[in-house]
Amino acid sequence: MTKPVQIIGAPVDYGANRRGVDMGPSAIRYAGLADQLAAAGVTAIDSGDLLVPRAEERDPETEEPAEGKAKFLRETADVCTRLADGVAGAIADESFPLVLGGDHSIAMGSLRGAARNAEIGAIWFDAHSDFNTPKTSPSGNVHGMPLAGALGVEDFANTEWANAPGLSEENVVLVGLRSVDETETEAILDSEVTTYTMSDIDERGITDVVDEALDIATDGVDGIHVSFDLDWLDPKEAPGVGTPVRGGASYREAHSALEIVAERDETEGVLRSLELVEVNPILDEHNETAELATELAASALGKRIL
Ligand code: HAR
Ligand code: MN
Ligand code: MN
Ligand code: MN
Repeated sequence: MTKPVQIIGAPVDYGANRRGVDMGPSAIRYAGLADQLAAAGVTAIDSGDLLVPRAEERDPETEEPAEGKAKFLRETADVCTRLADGVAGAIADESFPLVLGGDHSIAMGSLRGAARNAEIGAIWFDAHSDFNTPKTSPSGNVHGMPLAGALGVEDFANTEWANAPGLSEENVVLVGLRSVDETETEAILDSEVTTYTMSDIDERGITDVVDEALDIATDGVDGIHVSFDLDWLDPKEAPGVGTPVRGGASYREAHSALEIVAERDETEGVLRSLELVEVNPILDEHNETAELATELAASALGKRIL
């Protein structure tokens, strides 16, 4: 990464099923993010955390949208609006935004910011498809909805703060799926997004899958956003997440995936923004998931062994 990296913390747990993911940005910094970024050879500026009122001070009920169920949607809208400004501002300053979550609901802010005055693609590394809407969600947890929100799927169609108008479905790729709700399946199949399940990775190998994902995400756009949910990894590697699912990516597969992203960025300058989400230090073992997040950030930004 040749641009200076601007770190933006989004200490949010409004969208999650388990408390504590709001401490993710602190845990990731404490685990040595600055050193890892230095090892990747990038200049980093830490712009601190967005101000996020504690969930206890808020009422989870919401009036918007009228139908369906989505906890803390107003609070999520407020944070995402400010995060979008932060991300768009960093890009306008010719910096590279590195967003630290927080639960995955913040991706609506990151994507909206990255898509300001630009056509973008996205690669979504996640066990889950995050394609629910307030109407379809079985849980009401907004971290199961951000991709649908950004793409304006169904009841998110006119939810301006959530939408990323410069992001087209044809340039969205989900990698490593293994937990898709019945309520999400139809919307995903009806959409133009591309999906690779863990079985695809088993069959074809991570290199082939990520190479193809990059071809699709970067086709005809100004750049891509990489949204990395730590629960993409197997829970043995990343225990500090709120919704672990067995059978995830291995330690090396995760690094390899992001090294391939970094290589493509070196040759084609495709990377526009990156976020690391769902690190929950309360559920973690000795901060190892946060540490993993710092290492993965370094791989994505060009750290090499030799
Ligand atoms: N699909 C489930 C729901 O909508 C679970 C969401 C999983 N949480 C995440 N997203 N970490 O990737 O409630
Ligand atoms: Mn997710
Ligand atoms: Mn997930
Ligand atoms: Mn397009």
